[in-house]
Amino acid sequence: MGTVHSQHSYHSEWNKQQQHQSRQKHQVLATLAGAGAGVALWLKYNHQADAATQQSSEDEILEKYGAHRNGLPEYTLDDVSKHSKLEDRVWVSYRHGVYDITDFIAKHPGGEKILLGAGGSVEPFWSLYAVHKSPYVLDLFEEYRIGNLAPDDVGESVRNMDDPYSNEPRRHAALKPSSKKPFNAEPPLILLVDSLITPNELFYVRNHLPVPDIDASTYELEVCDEKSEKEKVLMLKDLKKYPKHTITSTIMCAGNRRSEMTKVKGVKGLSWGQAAIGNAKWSGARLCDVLKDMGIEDGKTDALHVQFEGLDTDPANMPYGASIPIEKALDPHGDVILAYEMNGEPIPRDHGYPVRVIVPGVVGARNVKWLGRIIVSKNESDAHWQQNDYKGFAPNVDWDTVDFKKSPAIQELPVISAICEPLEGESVKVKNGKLKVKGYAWSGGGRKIVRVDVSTDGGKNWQEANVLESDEARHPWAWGWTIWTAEVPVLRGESEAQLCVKAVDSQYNTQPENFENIWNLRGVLANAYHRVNVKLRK
Ligand SMILES: Nc1nc2c(c(=O)[nH]1)N[C@H]1C(S)=C(S)[C@@H](COP(=O)(O)O)O[C@H]1N2
Ligand SMILES: [Mo]
Repeated sequence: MGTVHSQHSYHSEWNKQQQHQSRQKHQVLATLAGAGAGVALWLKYNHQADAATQQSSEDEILEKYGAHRNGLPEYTLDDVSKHSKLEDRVWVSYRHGVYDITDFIAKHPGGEKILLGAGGSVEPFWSLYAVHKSPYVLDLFEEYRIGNLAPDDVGESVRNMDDPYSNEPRRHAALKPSSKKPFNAEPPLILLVDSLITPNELFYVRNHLPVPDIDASTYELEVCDEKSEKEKVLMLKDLKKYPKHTITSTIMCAGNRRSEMTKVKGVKGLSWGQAAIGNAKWSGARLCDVLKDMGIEDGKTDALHVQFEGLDTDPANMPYGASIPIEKALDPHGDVILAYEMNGEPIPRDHGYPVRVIVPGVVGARNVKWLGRIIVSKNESDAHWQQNDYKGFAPNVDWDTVDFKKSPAIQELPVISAICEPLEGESVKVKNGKLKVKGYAWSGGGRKIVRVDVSTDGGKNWQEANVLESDEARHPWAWGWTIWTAEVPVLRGESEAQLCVKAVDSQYNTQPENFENIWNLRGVLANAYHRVNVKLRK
């Protein structure tokens, strides 16, 4: 049944993720445990592993910690954010608690990962490293408690009336914005592939407009068929009456890796690194079920497109909009979902609360957030983002000669991959003549990653990645990404190496060698080999 997961497979996938995380014990220990205490913790954890990793008991455990404690000073999130460096002492928040973890970090080497959460909430880190969700770790953590978080700041936002961006959600400190208004940010690359499922708070954010503030209890979704003029209004509770489908789908911005393409020749657009991509479980009603109820089915309509409008609007009151071909929308295996949950929780505001359309295998721009209206039509959306943006062009086309009507809107994305560890310029240790390299690979259109090739000499010689990890979905419904790990040999005596990666999908498509030949003025579809230069240490 493609990727429409039953409860059963959902759990087996969750288990798989636990196994994945337990393979990371080294990293986890280095991240959160004090030197001496760490070993003891790890042993205890191993004994208790089964009990501590059950989902239900986990929630109970978490409820006990981070509660309000009488007699402690109160701090705001702004106070917490002033403590993000060792020299200022490092503070983090967890639920109602504020913690000074400076001494905790000082006690162990390799604490740099938790520093990425410094000045913000540690919650998403605990979903990355599920082992932290054990009473032993949390007891230890509670010892570093210094205060209570101001009640207004427990998951809340700051208001200022004049600014259209005054009611934005609070974002995690680890998301470093490339633009604040509208808010656009990606997580640090080294956290991206630590888990097959990207935690909600670390998922890249790409907003074109202010985030609308929608009351889910009065939320309405309009669905109309242009030809018959039939219209239907669905509230959230109506949407929830349809069978609930869960799929794992990667969403990627067309501009992911633009910062590499722009080095060949300047392009216009946000300078994304390699992390404008994330993988989540999305649950909701299937679009084809909702349309079927209105008599719109394969063979019963001559419409060609399904348009989506967001509830986010520009100063002229025009909403964000995009469209997809009707074939994708009506195909029960197309898995297009009117999603109200992201990784088992209500979709966070930045990602489309309360409802967003998930169009798996298709470029991020068509996965419209804060969905307000669906229009079944003979025409594509006439929104700017469908007509005059998110299109590819030949390398010779510049801003003087470009005709946006000439290229089709990007829908299914081509195969792409990136190296997330080690990072550019890093000095890495060579063990038995080998290096460990890790990253992601993904292809649009439900194509599965079947192989990942890694080179340590700039692409002269290649070796296959040893481990490919993905959910169980098969071609052509493999909407989720693949995390890969490779142990690759380096030449004896070399002091530096250029690593590169290319992935192969289930249609044997692979990536172009360089950016020169795929350069385009908007810097989209930047899927050339990812190259990372490193220094080698014995
Ligand atoms: N309503 C609305 N939907 C939107 C956007 C937007 O600005 N408004 N941005 C689009 C783009 S370009 C991308 S890449 C994805 C980003 O999704 P994310 O922020 O949940 O990662 O949302 C898409 N859907
Ligand atoms: Mo995007």
